[in-house]
Amino acid sequence: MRRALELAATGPAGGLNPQVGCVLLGPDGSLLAEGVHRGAGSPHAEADALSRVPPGAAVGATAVVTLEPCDHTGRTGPCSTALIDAGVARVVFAQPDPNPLAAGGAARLRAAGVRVDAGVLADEAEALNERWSASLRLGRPWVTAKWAASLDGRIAAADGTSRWITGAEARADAHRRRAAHGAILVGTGTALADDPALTARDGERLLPHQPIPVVLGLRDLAPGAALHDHPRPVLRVPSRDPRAAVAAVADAGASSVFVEGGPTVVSAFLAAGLVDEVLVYLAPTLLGGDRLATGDIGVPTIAAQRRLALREVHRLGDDLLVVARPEGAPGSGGLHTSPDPGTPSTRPTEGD
Ligand code: AOF
Ligand code: ZN
Repeated sequence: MRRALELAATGPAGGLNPQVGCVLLGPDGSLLAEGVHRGAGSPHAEADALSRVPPGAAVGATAVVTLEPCDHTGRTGPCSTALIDAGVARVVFAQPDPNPLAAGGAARLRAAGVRVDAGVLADEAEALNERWSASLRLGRPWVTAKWAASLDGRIAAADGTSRWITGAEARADAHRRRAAHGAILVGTGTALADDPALTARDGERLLPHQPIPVVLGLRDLAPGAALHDHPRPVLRVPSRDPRAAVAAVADAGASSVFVEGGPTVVSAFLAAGLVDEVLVYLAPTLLGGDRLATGDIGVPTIAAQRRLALREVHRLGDDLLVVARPEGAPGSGGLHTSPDPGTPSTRPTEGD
């Protein structure tokens, strides 16, 4: 299952489908094949693994898969019957399928006489697909809002200059988290002022999966904008309404969106109650002035403050990363801190 989880993580995150991996073992425990789901419309992980063995070779095999095999015909056929037809004797899976349209594979496999073991490393599989599962529940893409600020909550100096407030480690962490989302969004103000590339990079190298770049707002992009060089076409949402942006992100096939600014756009998402997680990179510096991370988020008085529950605190070089979620949101409880606040965190900070 650990190997199946590794395989799952190589598939694209933030799409309409979850990340799923599958390992097919012979009756003697030998490795027959591995499979990965590479996004909506492509074969499911089980079908991918089965396609890599000759006919008849999976008779008596065990399929180890990170998600309950589906039992529906969606963009592809049901994995439950594909496994039964291939003669697989045993299926071990981690997470039950939270999609009611696709669930039921375990029952069908058992009814066909296949031994089924559920729940192996389920927490890890659920964590891998947490945003996808949440998007099913929410009926809209998961929204992460991110900003980098000084300790006094400013995102730029008085003249608007902002490069760089946080250090290289914090920026690298933000890039990895970008890549774990299906889309990345800025407003036209930020697109015009900062000319961002909105790619997910490791240094100069593009990470394997690039979120769809989305620009919300009514103004035109500059013809020479760096965004035009993004490996995926830019999705323009000619509106000021975050709900329109979320709907466009869903239509584009993403189940999560990383909102990077600027403060007007972030504030509009917060005011609309459309933020599921906040990532704040805090640098030990002071900027003063009026370039605040957020503007009006609909808090006229202290009784209306937007309390968040801390999820994680990481030290990244000289900076801090605070991950928080609206209080009462599923999974918002429980604070995980870096083991030693005096040293940079060595824990993986991606994905959670
Ligand atoms: C599996 N194995 O690798 C994946 C599953 O439209 P489809 O055919 O791609 O089906 C999408 C649904 O199937 C998705 O919402 C989820 O419930 C399940 N995904 N199931 O057995 C896989 N990716
Ligand atoms: Zn399937």
